[in-house]
Amino acid sequence: MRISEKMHDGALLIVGVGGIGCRWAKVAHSEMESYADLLLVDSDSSSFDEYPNASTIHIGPEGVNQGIMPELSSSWASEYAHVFSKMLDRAELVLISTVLGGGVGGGASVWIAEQARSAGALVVTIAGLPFEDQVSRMRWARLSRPRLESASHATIGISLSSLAQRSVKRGIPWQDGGGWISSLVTGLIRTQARMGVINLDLMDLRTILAQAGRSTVLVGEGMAVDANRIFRSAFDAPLERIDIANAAACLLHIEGGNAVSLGDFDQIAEAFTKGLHDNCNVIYGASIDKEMSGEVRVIAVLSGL
Ligand SMILES: Nc1nc2c(ncn2[C@@H]2O[C@H](COP(=O)(O)OP(=O)(O)O)[C@@H](O)[C@H]2O)c(=O)[nH]1
Ligand SMILES: [Mg+2]
Repeated sequence: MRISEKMHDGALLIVGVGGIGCRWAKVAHSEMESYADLLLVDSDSSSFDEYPNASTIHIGPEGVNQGIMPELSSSWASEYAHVFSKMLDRAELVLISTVLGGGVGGGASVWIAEQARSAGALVVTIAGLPFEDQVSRMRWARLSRPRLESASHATIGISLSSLAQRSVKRGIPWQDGGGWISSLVTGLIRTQARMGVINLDLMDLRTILAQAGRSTVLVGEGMAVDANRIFRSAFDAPLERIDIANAAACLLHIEGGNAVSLGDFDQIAEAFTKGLHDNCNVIYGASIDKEMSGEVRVIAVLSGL
């Protein structure tokens, strides 16, 4: 167990890029306003509406929206480099949410990830991928994807088709993230927000993400008494197909209510440890959320895929 300092102001930053990316970021931030800062970036100023608690950077010509070369929207962002650097320079963890597909997000998100990383931040990007029947948008997305992956420490690919399907069941529109995006973002922020019983810190996250290969993040939920079910629910995510059975490293952040004991936390960590490869290095931390009782949420950062 580690005792660590509370993070300084501006250390945790959520960045929404493009129309849907901004919506996802606003919904996630609204659930934990006091823990992280929010930056919204788009060419469409309506993305900044109804959310006064955000910093905003309007890039490019108003309203130009489709079939934008990634290089172009990336250069739009770079024109505001001095404004971005004010926020990125003090950030330690930057979570970017965007949707790829020939819009503003596809290029600007890559530039922002590069800037944040070279300023020393740990960069995790949530990248929505176009609907399966959107052939030309998919082509744009395939162009941006590898650039985003090499600019970020971890990139979580979310299939819009599968997000939309699952969102219907949850009753939250996919445009608002269907509940998954905010769980991912708030889960990642909470790993760093020093609310822990057993703290994880940025060094742990860095250690996990320093593994070679791809990384992703899963969220599991359930009752503390049913550890195996929580483990299985983590795999029920709207991610693109990715084989996580051979992950080299896993960071778990387990959050439970007042009714969850230290023994329960151990059992849940154990369920993940057993379910993953024998050689997978599992690190875990835990915290109590007073709003919950016997329920548990788990965020799993997997790397070396
Ligand atoms: N079917 C459908 N797809 C959408 C809609 N809005 C956005 N998308 C998808 O999301 C991608 C990104 O949209 P958006 O975030 O508005 O792009 P940006 O603002 O230019 O970055 C598009 O390429 C589409 O694949 C919508 O209303 N309907
Ligand atoms: Mg747009």
